[in-house]
Amino acid sequence: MIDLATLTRALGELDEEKVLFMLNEFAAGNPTKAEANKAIEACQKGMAVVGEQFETGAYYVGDLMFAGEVLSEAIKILEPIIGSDSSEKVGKIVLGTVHEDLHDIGKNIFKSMAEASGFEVYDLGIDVPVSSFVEKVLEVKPEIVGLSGVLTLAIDSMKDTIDGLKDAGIRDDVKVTIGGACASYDTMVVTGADAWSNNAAETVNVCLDWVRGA
Ligand code: B12
Repeated sequence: MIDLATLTRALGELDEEKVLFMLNEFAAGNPTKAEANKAIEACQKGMAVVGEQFETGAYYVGDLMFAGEVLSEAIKILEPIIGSDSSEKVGKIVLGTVHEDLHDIGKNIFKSMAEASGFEVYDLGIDVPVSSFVEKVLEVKPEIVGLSGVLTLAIDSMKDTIDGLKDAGIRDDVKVTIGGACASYDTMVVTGADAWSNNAAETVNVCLDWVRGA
């Protein structure tokens, strides 16, 4: 198993070479999905360190961008382990990063994991207006809507989006889960969502329970 603390530190220090070397070695050892999930959690912690360094002024926006690129490369290595598409379809999810938020790496991880569990995912991308969510829900009639966001202002955007579903008369036709660094129990209550998540793997199981009627 990969040394998770070292992986977190390497990402926090933006040591691209070390992060990719460690993950390539890890992937070559045929890890399980659960082990790959642990590696993703370690990367997520590394990104939190990057965020803290940005807040203290030690890192700049360029460093955030570089961290995003390194993490995207890292996830590419892990994707075949966490997400080979399942042929049996279990349900539909309309997913997107809410308006004014451009962060998408966590959303993309959730998408891969949900697809691997058999969901058809309609990914609307980033900075998604309320109207696009409403139109897609009316069009594909999913069981679940996933709203991603990491900025504090994304909480308002999530609330707008759920209010938009209410105004269109379709809020009760779907379960809504919010996810990303801004998601918490309180955020779930404020936005009117049904669930919240800082961990994509756990929430895929919640989604499976929803479509199975558990
Ligand atoms: C990389 C990064 C960027 C990259 C994003 C690249 C990309 N393609 O996404 C770039 C450079 C573009 C960027 C820009 C900015 N960023 Co930024 N960024 C980050 C950073 C370092 C990492 C985010 C990340 O990828 N985390 C790793 C992923 C894996 O974690 P995650 O998103 O939480 O996802 C996991 C779960 O939450 C869950 N999940 C995620 N989405 C969903 C959805 C559903 C439905 C479900 C079920 C689950 C789920 O699954 C994932 C795996 O488990 C964070 C720091 C942090 N602590 O997060 C700052 C951070 C989010 N950024 C911040 C800021 C301030 C900015 C900028 C304003 C900077 C600027 N001055 O320009 C801009 C804003 C642009 C915008 N309008 O969105 C702040 C936000 C502060 C706040 N509270 O609002 C943070 C917290 C840094 C900080 N500590 O100051 N950023």
